Amino acid sequence: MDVIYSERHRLRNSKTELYAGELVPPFECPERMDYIRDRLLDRGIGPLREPEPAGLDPVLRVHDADFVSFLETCWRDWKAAGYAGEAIATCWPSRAMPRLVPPREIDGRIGYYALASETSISEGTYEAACVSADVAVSAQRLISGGKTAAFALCRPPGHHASTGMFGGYCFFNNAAIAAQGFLDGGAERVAILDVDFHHGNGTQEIFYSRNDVLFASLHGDPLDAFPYYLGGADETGSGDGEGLTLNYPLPPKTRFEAWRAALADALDRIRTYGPDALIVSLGVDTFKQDPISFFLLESADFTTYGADIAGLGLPTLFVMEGGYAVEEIGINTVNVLEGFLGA
Ligand code: OKP
Ligand code: ZN
Repeated sequence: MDVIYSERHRLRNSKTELYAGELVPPFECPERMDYIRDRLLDRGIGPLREPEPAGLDPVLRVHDADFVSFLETCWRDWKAAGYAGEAIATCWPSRAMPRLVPPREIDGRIGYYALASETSISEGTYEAACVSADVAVSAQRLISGGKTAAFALCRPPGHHASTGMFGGYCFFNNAAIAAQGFLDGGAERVAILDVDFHHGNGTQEIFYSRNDVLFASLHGDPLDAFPYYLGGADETGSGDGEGLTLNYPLPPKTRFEAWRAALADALDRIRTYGPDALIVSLGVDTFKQDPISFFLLESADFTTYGADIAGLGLPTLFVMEGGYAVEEIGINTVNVLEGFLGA
């Protein structure tokens, strides 16, 4: 299976995550990619190819122009304000002050565009986000050109990024950009299956009222887990998109058997939808040892569900999302791909 990967993900190198009231080294760290790349090489999955630069056009098919320019200038503006630390949002247009006007000043602007405060912006963040989108677009174009499967080894991840907001370690929604790329390349319908532990709130928002993309997500119940404010089973899409958003919120300590039953339901619904291509938002933070998640999947389960996904028989683009038990994310990610390939 072709893998698209760039070392330039290392440009995303922030030193701080606001976690449990402290600034800690980010869970979403560059070493994650080293474990995955090494495991791919060990298992002979490849070739690994560099992305082609695609420019901002594919990004702007999904994201608002003002949001993209905010990300481009954020770090410069933060430094110009004379701040010593990395750029972190501390205030928002909240329920009590819902004035939706982007302020002029950088603290106001970052809060306007942030959906959470754990994610710091620093030197190189924007550039890495652009490369990550390029990785997704290059992999999508391989499949649009006739390959049956590809792996976009994206970093930073994307599924929390909405049309106009970043957060949850995500800046550009790589899976959504790839889905739009399939449609622009002639596909009529695309399905996105999000198996990351966290709900893909950004992807859901982007396609919520559209009928050309089905979005299905298995995740920790948002009453118990980030992103908290989206991802309920009663969110089913609106307008033309009614019935095309499918959420499977699952409780703490969910084991593979229950998770797999939800997957089987999602796969049935995808089959009925009849998409031209499938995108898998592949997060492996469902693993039992993941430090920030609460499902109990074992490494062998990843192989099993990779094979389940292959049962759809669709051209399939895997897009990397989360997974933080760093020693094991290589094994678990590659297990999904090997299960899919029937290895
Ligand atoms: C990104 B991805 C809650 C901490 C939440 C943010 C998690 C972002 C996950 N106690 N931290 O979906 O893997
Ligand atoms: Zn996640």
